[in-house]
Amino acid sequence: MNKNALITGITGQDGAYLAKLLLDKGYTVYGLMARRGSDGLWRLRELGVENEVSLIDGDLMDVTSLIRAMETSKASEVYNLGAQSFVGTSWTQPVLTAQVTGVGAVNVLEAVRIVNPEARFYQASTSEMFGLIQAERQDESTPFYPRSPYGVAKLMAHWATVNYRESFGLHASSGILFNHESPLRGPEFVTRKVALAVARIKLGLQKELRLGNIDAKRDWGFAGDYVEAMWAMLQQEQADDYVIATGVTTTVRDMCEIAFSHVGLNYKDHVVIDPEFFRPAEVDVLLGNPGKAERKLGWKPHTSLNELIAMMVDADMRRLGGAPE
Ligand code: NAP
Ligand code: F7E
Repeated sequence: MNKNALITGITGQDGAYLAKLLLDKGYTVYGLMARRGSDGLWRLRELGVENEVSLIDGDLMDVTSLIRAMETSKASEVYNLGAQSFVGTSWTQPVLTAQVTGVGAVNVLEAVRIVNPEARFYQASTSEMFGLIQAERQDESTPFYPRSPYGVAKLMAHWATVNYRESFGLHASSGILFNHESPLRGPEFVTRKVALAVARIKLGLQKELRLGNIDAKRDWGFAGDYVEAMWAMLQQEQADDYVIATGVTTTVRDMCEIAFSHVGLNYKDHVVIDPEFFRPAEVDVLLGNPGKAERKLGWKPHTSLNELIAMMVDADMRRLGGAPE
């Protein structure tokens, strides 16, 4: 097999895991990279694939760079993972979020349609589109009700994907992924913020951890498991939409308990509630039903929340020079 793939957002958490997965399957992997001056390659380096991928300069807001990336990569599979993906920032930068996360997806779809309409396309959709949930367990038929500018932008990208499939016959699939985490998660997201703080507190580098709404519930899985579902979607004869989740939901509070107790600490001694981290509108609870993915893709998550959090705390202990538990 000798296939070329193009990944937008290759420097992000999922981009790094997906690049590794595709390389292991024998793909030639190209990644769109918006050069920002800081060390954007640390995740690819941690997975040992920094020198195995070909990086192409480009930005989701510049459709000409995407057309060039399609021409250069000759990709037959395109994974649109690039986004302004932090929900909190979407209230302070709503226009940028709409442009990168919403219009950016349309730009990629246009580049695919213009350069190679036979290419298969994956859109990184999200459980944030369910927002104020309209069903206890959310699946592909649950109505959407986004609660943040990020959710609104992602909904545009999702419907654009469906529309390009129906209008132009593109093989365009949308993966509605629930929260997925890993040691490569950005430090602004709550699981990694907690894992890093637990490691620092254990090593005596920090005393308290300031959090917002710890009653929020999320369906958390491991990013390494979730990128397998992305690939599986593009191997199907028909493009379609799939919910990817674990089917288990946990409060931020209980996730803290798991993380602190992993190193023998009590979260109650360290967690401080800080209104700064509350959001203008909250998604109180998410719980996915991955039944369709299980039936049609043969996909299942393999990592429990306890294993995931332990992996993340241990990785941060190691990075800080301490021994993992
Ligand atoms: P992430 O770590 O935040 O990665 C986002 C990527 O997008 C980074 O590589 C970033 O590049 C790139 N990017 C940002 N602005 C760009 C622009 N203007 N042009 C080109 N690239 C740009 O996100 P992730 O957790 O890997 O998630 C991957 C995708 O899945 C995102 O679209 C996210 O919204 C979506 N999603 C994530 C989850 C989750 O729980 N992780 C769940 C559902 C959906 P820099 O590194 O240079 O900033
Ligand atoms: O927040 C609460 C916060 O920022 C989870 C993105 O990947 O998943 C992610 O979005 C929950 C929320 O993720 C803090 O209010 C409490 O209820 O880790 P998060 P998110 O907003 O769910 C979805 C599926 C995506 O698509 C997104 O791209 O935790 N929370 N205290 C906090 N959250 C943060 N970040 N920081 C706190 O101090």
